[in-house]
Amino acid sequence: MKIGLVELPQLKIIDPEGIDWTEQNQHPLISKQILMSNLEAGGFEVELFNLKNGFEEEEFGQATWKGMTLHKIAYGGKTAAIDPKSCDAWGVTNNFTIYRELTSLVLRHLAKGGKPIIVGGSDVISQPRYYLEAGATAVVTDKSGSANWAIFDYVLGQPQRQELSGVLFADGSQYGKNLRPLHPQDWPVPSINVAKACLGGSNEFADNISESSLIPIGSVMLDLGCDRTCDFCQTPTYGTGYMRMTPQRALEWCARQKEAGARSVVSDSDQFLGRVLFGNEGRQEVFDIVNGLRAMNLPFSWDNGIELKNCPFAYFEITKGINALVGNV
Ligand code: B12
Ligand code: SF4
Repeated sequence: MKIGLVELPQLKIIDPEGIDWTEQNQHPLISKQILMSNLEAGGFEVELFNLKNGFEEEEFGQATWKGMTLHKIAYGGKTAAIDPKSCDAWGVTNNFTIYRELTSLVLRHLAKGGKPIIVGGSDVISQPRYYLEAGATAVVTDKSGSANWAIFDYVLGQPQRQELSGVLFADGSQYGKNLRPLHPQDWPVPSINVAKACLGGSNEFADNISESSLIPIGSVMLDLGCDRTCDFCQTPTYGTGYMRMTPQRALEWCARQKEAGARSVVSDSDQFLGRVLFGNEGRQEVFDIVNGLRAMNLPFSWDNGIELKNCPFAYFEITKGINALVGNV
């Protein structure tokens, strides 16, 4: 039984002068890396269809803004090139509202194959109906990964190893998050092949990408969630609280990126320094992780920013011996 996981194409929003109003960046596929390892550990055969790879452009809509007509373009591999019957089930992730319409384009295409389509990610959790109407069979509402195996067991007609949880089906049936969230410590470390398939390049680090010594870029999410509740942020609504990997496990993930060919790694955590909630123990964990990275000679950046206000010690420890700190501090 093969599951096809589709990475969405890039989104371009082009104005009449040809200027692109979106961020074009070959981010590593952190979400796919975690999901693929999770599903492989569950015994599923997984194939990645990375539509961010490629140079094809397909216009899928227009919008008017400030008197200008903006063209919405899917950029990368062509969605139509995927044979929607070629896998036994499909999986799509969308974490961003701005990618909602583009996701529906992909879902409408996949739905032609008549195979189950499971969708997840932050935007999907916030507006599940939209995705179900676009052709999804079910929406995953559990962020941690604990729901994933049972959902695919169910839609593929395999014996159920766990109860259904954290899922909403197109026929209206739904299952609350009954299972304990899967702790990041228990997320399977990706195989070298999965880590390699999820490496990214980025134009943040060099004018000439091919000359940057920081790409390819690997990615890690060393903790999940946040203890805070900022009113503009969706993260506290996942109900996971703040959960972190041990430094040993965190460094295992980073080492795997290096083995897969990464020359630098980005942190995609919500709140890497949430560790300092745990007093001296958490503070020591921060030291152990950054010292471990330094020993590996692996440049590291915090794409989601890093909040140093509550732990100025971290600034000195993190930046010691580093020439540049990349990210929003
Ligand atoms: C990493 C991250 C980024 C990275 C993305 C890098 C990348 N390569 O994708 C960067 C720093 C670039 C980024 C940028 C932005 N981000 Co951001 N980001 C995140 C963050 C912290 C993690 C996303 C992630 O990958 N999670 C890890 C994976 C494992 O989780 P997941 O994808 O949901 O998958 C799990 C489950 O949902 C489920 N699942 C998901 N899909 C599927 C599919 C199947 C088949 C199955 C079975 C299960 C399943 O299983 C997985 C676990 O096994 C989230 C918050 C969060 N905790 O999710 C915010 C978040 C997604 N970002 C947010 C925002 C607002 C932004 C920005 C718009 C900020 C800005 N103003 O510029 C930009 C937009 C970028 C863009 N694309 O246009 C919001 C999105 C809100 C929304 N609905 O749009 C979030 C939710 C944070 C918040 N503040 O509320 N971001
Ligand atoms: S992740 Fe950041 S923005 Fe969201 S609640 Fe936590 S501190 Fe606030």
